[in-house]
Amino acid sequence: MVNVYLLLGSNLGDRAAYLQQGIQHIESRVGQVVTTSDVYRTQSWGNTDAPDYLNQVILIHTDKTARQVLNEILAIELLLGRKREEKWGSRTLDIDILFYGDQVINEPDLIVPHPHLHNRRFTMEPLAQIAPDLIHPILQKDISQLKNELTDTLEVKKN
Ligand code: PH2
Ligand code: MG
Ligand code: MG
Repeated sequence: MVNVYLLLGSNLGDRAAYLQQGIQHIESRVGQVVTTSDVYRTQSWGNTDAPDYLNQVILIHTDKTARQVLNEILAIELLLGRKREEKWGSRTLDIDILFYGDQVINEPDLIVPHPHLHNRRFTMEPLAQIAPDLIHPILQKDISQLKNELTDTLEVKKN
């Protein structure tokens, strides 16, 4: 079994319902959901005119490979009505792999740990809530230290 941290994000439609449905599908298709952070309301990063997101980080236990996890989460995004149009476009549900155990993976469509996670407050606040002592396998610092080093000033609040 591998510990996998996932980031869920929604900024379109009934955002809270998409997060909940996403978690249910993850539980049935990917692995046991062990821990969930609170839901955070976060200013949109990258496209600052877009509606606020709800973001949440979860820890799952899975026996699937990282590639299998990726395939399943992409299928769940589609099931919940995601359409991919522009980069950083609004979405019903986005699911990103933050960590897959302590593995480092560099493939064109699968980069783990997520390359931007330590720069984004919308990821680091919920992640630090459930995994403050987790060590980033490349940066070799724990999540609470990385959170303290953030320069991202976009607003992130518990919903
Ligand atoms: N995801 C993005 C781009 N911008 N902003 C927030 N607040 N939350 C996100 O999940 C998010 C974003 C690309 O996936
Ligand atoms: Mg994303
Ligand atoms: Mg994504």
